[in-house]
Amino acid sequence: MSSLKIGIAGKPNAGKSTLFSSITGTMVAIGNYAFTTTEPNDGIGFMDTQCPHVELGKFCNPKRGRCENGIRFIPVEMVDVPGLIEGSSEGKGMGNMFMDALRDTTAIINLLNPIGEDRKLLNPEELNMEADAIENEIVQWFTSRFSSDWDKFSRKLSQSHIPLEEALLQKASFFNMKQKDIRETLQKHHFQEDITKWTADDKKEFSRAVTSEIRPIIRILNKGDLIEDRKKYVDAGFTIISSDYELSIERAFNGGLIKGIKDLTPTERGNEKQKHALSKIQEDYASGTMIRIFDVMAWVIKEKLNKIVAYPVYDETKWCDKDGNILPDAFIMNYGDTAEDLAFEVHTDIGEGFIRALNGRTKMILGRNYQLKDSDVIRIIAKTK
Ligand SMILES: Nc1nc2c(ncn2[C@@H]2O[C@H](COP(=O)(O)OP(=O)(O)OP(=O)(O)O)[C@@H](O)[C@H]2O)c(=O)[nH]1
Ligand SMILES: [Mg+2]
Repeated sequence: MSSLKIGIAGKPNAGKSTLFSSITGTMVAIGNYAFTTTEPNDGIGFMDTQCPHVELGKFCNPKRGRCENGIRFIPVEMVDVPGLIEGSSEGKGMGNMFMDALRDTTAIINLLNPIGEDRKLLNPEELNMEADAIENEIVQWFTSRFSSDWDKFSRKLSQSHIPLEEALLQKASFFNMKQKDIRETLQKHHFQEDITKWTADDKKEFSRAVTSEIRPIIRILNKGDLIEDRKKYVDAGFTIISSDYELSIERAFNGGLIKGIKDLTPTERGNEKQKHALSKIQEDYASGTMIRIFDVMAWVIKEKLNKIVAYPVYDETKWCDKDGNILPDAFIMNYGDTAEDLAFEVHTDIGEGFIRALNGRTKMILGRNYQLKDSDVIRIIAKTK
C-alpha cells in the first residue's frame, strides 16, 4: 500500500483551511485576513470512488470511511499549512518551520485565490504567475533543506564511495523518498555521478524534479463561486472548486438538510432560504465548470499519483470478512502492485504465508505476481502460523 498524504498549500487567504475543514469535518480557524493559520492542521480527508457493492446488490460495511449511494469515501491523510508568500522559504511571513509539515506529503495542492489584493479578479496569467511564485518557494525550501550540511555530507561521501542513488536516498531521507523515486528522477535527468561536485544549480534542479515528478504540486483554483466567467478559466486549464460551497454542503449534510455529501437533494428539514442557497450551489455544479473536492482528490490520487483501490475479502462469493461485513476494507495501492503486495498490506503474516489469491469477480485463481487492477475484489489464501 502506499501511504498517502495530501498537503494544502497556497497564499494566505486562499481558502486552505476552509477546504481542509470541509473535507476533514474538523473545525479549524478560518478568517478573512492573512495568516489566520499559524500552525499546520493534520486530519483525515477522503477521495471518492465507485463502490463494488453496487454490483453485489447489497450494502457494504466499511471499517473506515463510508459509502453513500454506491460512492465510497476512502480516508486519506491531509495537512493544511499556514499561508506561503514570496520569501517564506527564507523565513518571511509565518517562517519556514511549518514547511516541514509538507515533507512527508505525497502531493501538494497549490490552492489559488482568484481575488487579488485590490479585490479585483485576477486573470489566468496573473494566477499562473502567483502559482509559480508559491511553487518556487516550495522548491527553494526543499533545496535549502536538501543542501543543509552539504559539506559534512560531501566529506563523508567522498570517503565512502557509495553510489549516487544510495547517497541521494540518504540525503533526501528527510523527505520520505523511496529508492524507486530517486532512480526514476536520475533516469530522466542527467546529474553528474560525483554528488560531492554538485553545484547549487544541480541541487535546485534535483529539488525541482522531485517536486514536479515525485511529489507533484497541483494547481486548483478556489472561490469558484465568486467567478462569473468560469469558462474562461476552465479554458485556460484551471480546475475550479469552491471551499465555501464544500463547507456549506458539509454543514447542511450534518444538519440533515440534504440527502448526502454528493446527493444535494434537499430533505424536508430545510427552510426556504436554505433550500434556495442549496439550489444555487447545485446549479453552479451543474454548469460543469466547477467540481467537488472529492473528485479532485480522486483525480490527484488516481491520475496524478497512479494509485488504485483494492478490496481484500475473506469470502470471494459474498465479498465479506469472517463476520459477514461486506467489503470492509478499501486499500489505496500503487499501480503495479501485486496480489502478494495486497496480502502484505492486510497483514505481514498473510503476506508471508501467501499461497494464492482469488478474483472476487471472475473467481479465477491468481498467483502472487498478479498485477492488481483498480477496484479489484480479492480473496487471499494464506498459510497461517
Ligand atoms: N466566496 C468564497 N470565500 C471563500 C472560499 N474559501 C474560503 N473563503 C473565504 O476566504 C477567507 C480565507 O479563508 P481561510 O480558509 O482562512 O484561508 P487560508 O488559505 O487558510 O488562509 P491563511 O490561513 O491565512 O493562509 C475566509 O473569509 C473564507 O470564508 C470560497 O470558496 N468562496
Ligand atoms: Mg488557514
